[in-house]
Amino acid sequence: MNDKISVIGVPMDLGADRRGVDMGPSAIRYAGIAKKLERLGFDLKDTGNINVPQPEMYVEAGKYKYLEQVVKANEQLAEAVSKEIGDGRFPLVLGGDHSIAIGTIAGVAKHVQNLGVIWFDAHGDLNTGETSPSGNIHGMSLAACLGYGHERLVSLGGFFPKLKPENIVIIGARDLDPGERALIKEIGLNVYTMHEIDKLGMARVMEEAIKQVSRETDGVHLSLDLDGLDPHDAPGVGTPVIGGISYRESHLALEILAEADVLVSAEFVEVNPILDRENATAQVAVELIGSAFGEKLL
Ligand code: NNH
Ligand code: MN
Ligand code: MN
Ligand code: MN
Repeated sequence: MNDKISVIGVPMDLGADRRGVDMGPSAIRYAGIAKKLERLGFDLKDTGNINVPQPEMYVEAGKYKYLEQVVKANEQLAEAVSKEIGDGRFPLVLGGDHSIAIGTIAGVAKHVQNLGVIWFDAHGDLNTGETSPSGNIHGMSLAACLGYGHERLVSLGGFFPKLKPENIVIIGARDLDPGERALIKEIGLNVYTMHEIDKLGMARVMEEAIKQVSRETDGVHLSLDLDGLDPHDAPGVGTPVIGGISYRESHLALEILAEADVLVSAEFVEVNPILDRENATAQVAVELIGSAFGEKLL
């Protein structure tokens, strides 16, 4: 594992059309991410935040809300991520809503030919403007990386598609829209829903998932939406869905991932301090970051 980490904050809430998630990077910093990673021995650099405009500056509606602004911020993010990788550092991106995965993955995929992705989420984020129930781009980011959706999102960073379906797994899904289910079947995406997690256990799910995403790839990106966890353990998210991954299962998942030593980049998204209970969700994020970077109990 790269021992140099660069934190990049993205105070983005335009993709969720909901205030609060823009404060996620601050909350995760406040919860002690720097101390956690420095204790683990990493050379840590905080690059600050990407500039994201305020939603109150615009009147918005339609199939791709705040498209222009989401694209611009993601282009900056892609450049920041690419720069850190170019400098030999591991980009650790803090959201912000999940629309930022488009920029993160654009920046990483510029350097990593075949990128594997573990998408930890209650949702699929596989909508397009045509299938989205909300028009919120955070529900479209994985689709965009696969080449589906608005051209501006799909071709962000100047190339597409960024990902191949066979190099992706979704873990924790339990709220998929009809259009997302159809796309999953059409392209044969491997989704470990809560059903498979309950049936097989998280250890087996992670072993299979890691095998798949690292088989024919040159590195793996972790895109972790905190709403993948059960709202009991991570209440500070905009779209909580009951019946999720527990605190313990999520730790186990990331510990197994750390042991596999396949990550080249990671992002932790959708922490919403306004909806949180005493910063509990940001604290969970920091704990999970610890596990993903090799923290052990003994
Ligand atoms: N599927 C819904 C939509 O597209 C909700 C997406 N919300 C998320 N995704 N938090 O992770 O609007
Ligand atoms: Mn998501
Ligand atoms: Mn989600
Ligand atoms: Mn821990």
